Amino acid sequence: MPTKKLNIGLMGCGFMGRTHSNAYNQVNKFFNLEYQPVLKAACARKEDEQKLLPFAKNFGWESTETDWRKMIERDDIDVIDIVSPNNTHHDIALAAAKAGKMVLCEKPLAMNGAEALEMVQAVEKAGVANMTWFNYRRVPAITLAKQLIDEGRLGRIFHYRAKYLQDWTISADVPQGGQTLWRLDAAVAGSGVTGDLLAHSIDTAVWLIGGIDTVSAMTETFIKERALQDDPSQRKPVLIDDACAFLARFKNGALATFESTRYARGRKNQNTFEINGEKGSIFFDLEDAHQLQYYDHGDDSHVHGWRTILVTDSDHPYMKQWWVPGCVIGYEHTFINALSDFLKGLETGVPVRPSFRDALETQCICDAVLKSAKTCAWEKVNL
Ligand code: SOE
Repeated sequence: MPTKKLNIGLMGCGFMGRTHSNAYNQVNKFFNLEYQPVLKAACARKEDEQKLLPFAKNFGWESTETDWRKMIERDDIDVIDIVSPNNTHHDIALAAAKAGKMVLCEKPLAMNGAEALEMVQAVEKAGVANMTWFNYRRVPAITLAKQLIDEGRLGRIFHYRAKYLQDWTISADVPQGGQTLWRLDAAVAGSGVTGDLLAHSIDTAVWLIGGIDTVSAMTETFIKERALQDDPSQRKPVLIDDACAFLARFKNGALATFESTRYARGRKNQNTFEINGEKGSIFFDLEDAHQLQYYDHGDDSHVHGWRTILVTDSDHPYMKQWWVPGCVIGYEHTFINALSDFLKGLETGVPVRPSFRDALETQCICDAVLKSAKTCAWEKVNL
């Protein structure tokens, strides 16, 4: 039974606000942890209050704020959780750390590496617990992939091949900016698919097989101008990358390709990777999230072949907390699993990963990718 209360202040009430609120409500119904999150306050801008109030009521937030600085000043908040657009992360995180709050932040951590570095310095100087919500690490099949690699089952790794494909911006009529389309506005998002989607792929890759040394990238913006969501009579140039592909050399010598786009007709949220090692290979596809494909060269040659592991057994990562074998879990559970790891970290004193420092590495790789797309040259990742 949880014995310690942890008061949460949520900054934002959009898509990620919903996933996190659900996680706070669910976590101790499935994970028996010492800390019980209390949904103390949810905050959004004054102009978004009409959205904030029903959101807060629906998820059970005890109170609301429309000034983020007031939220940080509140003595009854232990954790600031940032789910607002990317251009707000830095200032909120710095102020929260200075006030001695624990800080959780959605990905990407920041607009760029320089901002991310200041955020790392702020939480480390304040000595406060911190985590970046790269939720896909908590897909049980991906955590299992990490386990297989750490067990040495792939041996020396030669290749990493990642794709993250969506198709929701193909129409030229989709506007940019505003409450729901800020991901298309470079001033708010920082970048397009690189920070939004490839950041996920990079975080997973670095976690699974180690750091990236150099990259060579290309980007494209297919629709050059879009109307503004907040004022459809105005049109502005689109400054984000709609698609990005890059080659990478890992520090351990492995070679990689990464590709991401919002123009892959028919692909809604296809996040895949394949890893080829000396002794075996692994393939994962988020559209079949409960499965991991594994090829073991150590099998007897007459039964060589890819096997599909249904990752639902109680000895698979996280699955003991959920249903009986064969019953799958979904997208929302990745956030609950991540939160359980954060709370467990507080309990055990072993800080959770990915920390802000881990997310800084991803941010620096994204910076190198975007730089390379401009210079048309190989760029070194500057950490
Ligand atoms: C973009 O469409 C998006 O919502 C990302 O921002 C999320 O991080 C990703 O997991 C799903 O797609």
